[in-house]
Amino acid sequence: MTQKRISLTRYLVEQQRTNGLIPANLRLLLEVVARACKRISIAVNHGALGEVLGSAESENVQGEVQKKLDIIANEVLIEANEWGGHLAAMASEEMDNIYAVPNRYPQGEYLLLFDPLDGSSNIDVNVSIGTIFSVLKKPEGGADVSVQDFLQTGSRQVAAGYCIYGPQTTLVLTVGNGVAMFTLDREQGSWVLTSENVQIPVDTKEFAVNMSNMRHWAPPVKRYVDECLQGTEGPRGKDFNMRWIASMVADVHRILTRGGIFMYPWDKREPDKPGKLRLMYEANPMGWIVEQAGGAATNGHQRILDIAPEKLHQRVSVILGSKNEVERVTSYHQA
Ligand code: AHM
Ligand code: MG
Repeated sequence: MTQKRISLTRYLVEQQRTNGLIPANLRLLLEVVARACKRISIAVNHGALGEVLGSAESENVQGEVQKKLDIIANEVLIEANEWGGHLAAMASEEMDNIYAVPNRYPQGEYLLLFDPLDGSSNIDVNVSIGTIFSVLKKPEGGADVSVQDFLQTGSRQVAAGYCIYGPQTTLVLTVGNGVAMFTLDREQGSWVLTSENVQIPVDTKEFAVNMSNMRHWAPPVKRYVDECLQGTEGPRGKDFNMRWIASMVADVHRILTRGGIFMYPWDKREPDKPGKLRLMYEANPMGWIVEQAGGAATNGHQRILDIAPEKLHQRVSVILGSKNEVERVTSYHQA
């Protein structure tokens, strides 16, 4: 018996037909992003053979050294998306300013934000990395697109997703109707639906955090991790396992698959920064995906998706994953 294979295109068409969630231009946008991810996946796979590894010897707006693949992935996403007429502008973790669609192309109504290659420190060591993206609608009125148009809360996203380049290449997507996963069929060159209605278990015995920063954390985060480490003898009454891949995409993907909690909290190495991760390119899309899978995402004080952004490259403290655990850490911040 042959199994019925549902392609990304068919999934998007059906979402549009039955739920009215995806206007034609949003569908085009998502298909173009998925195609760009396919190209990035090929470049990642070539590795040393494609001369894509190593540093580009440049820095991004946050002062981080860029890898060659960071720049390649950024260019692939821009080139793929600028001409289709579906976008007004793009913003990327790797670009100082927004990229308005050039005048020679029609202007669309959507804004696309991305971290072209998340987990940069893992590129050269052949560990999973990914692309994270978020889609907003350009507010009505005002002819020219501006940074201000992007400064919307995560709750206004109309689509969000990521693509993980790991042992398999998987695209994970939400348009506000649950979370679906598509695996890249390399022979056919197509995305095939492999999981629908993904649900994160509400409880977990697995946490993900960079433990080397423990001495710099705030007391609520220290308390939570300390209680996990005490295992069966402590207040939690169970043993916990720990994972830290240092690629948010890979840690979040594991959590979507089998539960867990991920934290990159504020720490006092750089006390004036709210955290390491970026609100618009990482926390908002991942926060919405996790919520759509029945999990929760906060900065310890409020829901990530309710944070009103003040800056494009704004950073944020992130706690996300299994609902009961996220609520526990968040409640420790109120105590
Ligand atoms: P990047 O976007 O520059 O790759 O940085 C984000 C990454 C996340 O994917 C990951 O969770 C975190 O940085 C790891 O940080 P650290 O090396 O401090 O553990
Ligand atoms: Mg990143």
